[in-house]
Amino acid sequence: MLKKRMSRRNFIKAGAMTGVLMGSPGMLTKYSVFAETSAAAPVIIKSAMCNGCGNRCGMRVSVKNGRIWRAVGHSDCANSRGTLCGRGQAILTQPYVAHRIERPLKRVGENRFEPISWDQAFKEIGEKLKIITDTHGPGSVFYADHPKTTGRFFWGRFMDAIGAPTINSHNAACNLARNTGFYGAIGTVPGYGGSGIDWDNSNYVIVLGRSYGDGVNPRDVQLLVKASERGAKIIMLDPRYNNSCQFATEWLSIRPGTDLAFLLAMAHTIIKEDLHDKSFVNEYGHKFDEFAKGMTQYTPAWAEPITGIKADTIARIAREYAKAKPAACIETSWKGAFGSNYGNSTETARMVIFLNALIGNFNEKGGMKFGSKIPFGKLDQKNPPKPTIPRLDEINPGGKYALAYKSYGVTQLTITRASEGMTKAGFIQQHNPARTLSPKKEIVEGLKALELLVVVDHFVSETAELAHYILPQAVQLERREMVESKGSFVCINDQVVKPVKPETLPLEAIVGGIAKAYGVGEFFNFTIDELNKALLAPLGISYDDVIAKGYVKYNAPPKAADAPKFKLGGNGKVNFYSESYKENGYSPVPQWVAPLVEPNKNDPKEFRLIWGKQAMHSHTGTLNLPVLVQISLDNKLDLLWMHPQRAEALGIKNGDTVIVENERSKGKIQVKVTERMHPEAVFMPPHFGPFATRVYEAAKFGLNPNDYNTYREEMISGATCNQETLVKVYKA
Ligand SMILES: Nc1nc2c(c(=O)[nH]1)N[C@H]1C(S)=C(S)[C@@H](COP(=O)(O)OP(=O)(O)OC[C@H]3O[C@@H](n4cnc5c(=O)[nH]c(N)nc54)[C@H](O)[C@@H]3O)O[C@H]1N2
Ligand SMILES: Nc1nc2c(c(=O)[nH]1)N[C@H]1C(S)=C(S)[C@@H](COP(=O)(O)OP(=O)(O)OC[C@H]3O[C@@H](n4cnc5c(=O)[nH]c(N)nc54)[C@H](O)[C@@H]3O)O[C@H]1N2
Ligand code: SF4
Ligand SMILES: [Mo]
Repeated sequence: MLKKRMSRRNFIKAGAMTGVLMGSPGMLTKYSVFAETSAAAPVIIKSAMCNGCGNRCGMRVSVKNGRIWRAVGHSDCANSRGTLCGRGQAILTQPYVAHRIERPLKRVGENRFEPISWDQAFKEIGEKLKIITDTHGPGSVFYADHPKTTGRFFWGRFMDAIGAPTINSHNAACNLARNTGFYGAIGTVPGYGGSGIDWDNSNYVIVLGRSYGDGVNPRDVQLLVKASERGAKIIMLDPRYNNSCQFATEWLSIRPGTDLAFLLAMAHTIIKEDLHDKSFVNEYGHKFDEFAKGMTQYTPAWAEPITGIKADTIARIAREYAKAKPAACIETSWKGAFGSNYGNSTETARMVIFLNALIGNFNEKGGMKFGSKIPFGKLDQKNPPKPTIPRLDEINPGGKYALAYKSYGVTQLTITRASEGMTKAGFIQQHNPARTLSPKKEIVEGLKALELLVVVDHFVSETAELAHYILPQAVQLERREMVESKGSFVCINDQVVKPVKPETLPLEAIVGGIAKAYGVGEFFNFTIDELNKALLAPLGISYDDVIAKGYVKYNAPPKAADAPKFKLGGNGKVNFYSESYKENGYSPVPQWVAPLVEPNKNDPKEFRLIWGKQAMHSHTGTLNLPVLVQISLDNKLDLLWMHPQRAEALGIKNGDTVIVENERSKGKIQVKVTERMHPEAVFMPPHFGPFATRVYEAAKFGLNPNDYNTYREEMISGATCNQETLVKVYKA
């Protein structure tokens, strides 16, 4: 596979031939030609929100002669703070990528498609869906996505209209366990990184496997650097010295999957030494004494062999952290340490909230933060009723995952239930489960077993190749979306240029078209502008202003002097002891849960397989942006990381090619031997190893960790447990 690396010369030749790299619509000219001919053209600036990842950074995009010229981060955006990351810049090329889908495609054989008209697509999808819901009921239909405001609104309305309750997302392999645990603890979910903690004022921040320098958020990178320069103590736990650790005061190379033990021992020490905020836990805690009792067994000495971190270090950090209260916090993370990766991730997430609560830092300067919501208006139209029938993924009262975070869902369960004949039809939007959910075999089989699979994408992804219909949406820079909020601002992704592929459509037209054909068009009789005006109506903000500026501040009415500092959901308490966990058969107080697999210490070839983001890619979708693929090839970003001691024992040197193998998969890759890696695990970048046949040709390199994973559902949330995987590595 490595032989397929393209040289820079060949790549540029390929780019010039196809107009891929910076081709201009219709003309297939190079960017340099466009720049020259447009030098004197007037510049029009529009506001948009980058769709390169979940951060949705605000951007100001300059257009010349109807073509995107350049972009900067929107200075009023809480996420971008005036900066875009490399992926955000590369997204500017997305409209012009040559192998975009141009019109609806219908499957006419195994991985064979032919173009059809939108009218035909809508009619056939509507009719087929009607037969399925008449025969098997709407409970057999699911929707899955990367949850974003516009997609959730339109598809959510469609699912309600047809009476189907199973709305799933990519989060089963991202942060389903995190949100489930947070929600279980306090009935609400604080934000990520800089929106979840007060970096600017904190004196002591503990970060569990969240790397802003890899899983990039421009705001958080800035906050981290500033806090580090200010001299805040930053403790980073990661089996790998990630690209944020250079800003940490201390890096602790924790054994993968054992952060829970570290947190339990911290709680033990803080409570035993009476360092917690007693008035806070008494006022807001539910049955704190039961929690305290539960922690007595978890001494730092107990945690030492589990985590690989010295007992003295754990106790010292617990003391330093508690003494810095309330201007201290455990960062609220995203995916890496406990988003979805391990069998104990939900319990780890609960403990993160309890550790913050122990020092009473909720909405205190330097502590954990809760945002407030902007009170958008509602569409003045008849809404379809919410379905009340059971979901396919068991997130129902009394179901296997009654406590799981509802708006995410156990997507791998829904999809694999197609193989059992329970799930019959699926609509998938901006999500590629065949490549990003694991395990590949079962997910692919499930998707293939569906009677109707409709995928909305810009490219023929692994998932799209299995669809009956592929529907091309206009890309982010070609469509106007719903207004939404970032911090205290109302913002919008506006249309920057006309669709370069003129037959692609915005989402409201796609969902509306299917809805009409199915017979529920009455719920979609409005335009995106009418919807946006209705949303803004109660806020005193003009739509024209939002369109012109991109970001407009919402001036919330002043808070009453006696308003509470924060508001918890559910029973309004910090559920140190959870009654609902008890009712559902789980331990009401968090307890130690060992990772599901352990590498055999006596086998020099055996490792745990772990992974994490790289700054230049978002999951698997950015493999369709040639400019990012080239950066990956030039910098050999697909290497497998291994600790020098382990490499030496196997006779492996830096740059050697190795085999990575387990019962699920086998492949060849080059090794990066580095002390930045925990000896027990190997690290594989997750973006590579595509198996879609129509992915950008030069992107066909590397291995993918999802190929090695087993089918799993984490015990409380149902998350995929991406890193409960063992592999053997040896010299090729
Ligand atoms: N192998 C692998 N698996 C992963 C991860 C990984 O990095 N690698 N990351 C994990 C994490 S943290 C997450 S959040 C999930 C992510 O899981 P996914 O959401 O499945 O991730 P992507 O690979 O980005 O796939 C998104 C698909 O949406 C398409 N797309 C992009 N923009 C648009 C749009 O505006 N409209 C439409 N209709 N389609 C669009 C892309 O072409 C791509 O096919 O995966 C998890 N699993
Ligand atoms: N460049 C880029 N940025 C992104 C994305 C992207 O795809 N690409 N996607 C966005 C999305 S959807 C997400 S979810 C976030 C993800 O951002 P992060 O939550 O930062 O997730 P990862 O990069 O998956 O993992 C972060 C670190 O966790 C470490 N880790 C693994 N196992 C453990 C463990 O047991 N304990 C501890 N303490 N650490 C562990 C890994 O070594 C890795 O360095 O990034 C967002 N930003
Ligand atoms: S972090 Fe980068 S890719 Fe993600 S939204 Fe912001 S600019 Fe886009
Ligand atoms: Mo994610």
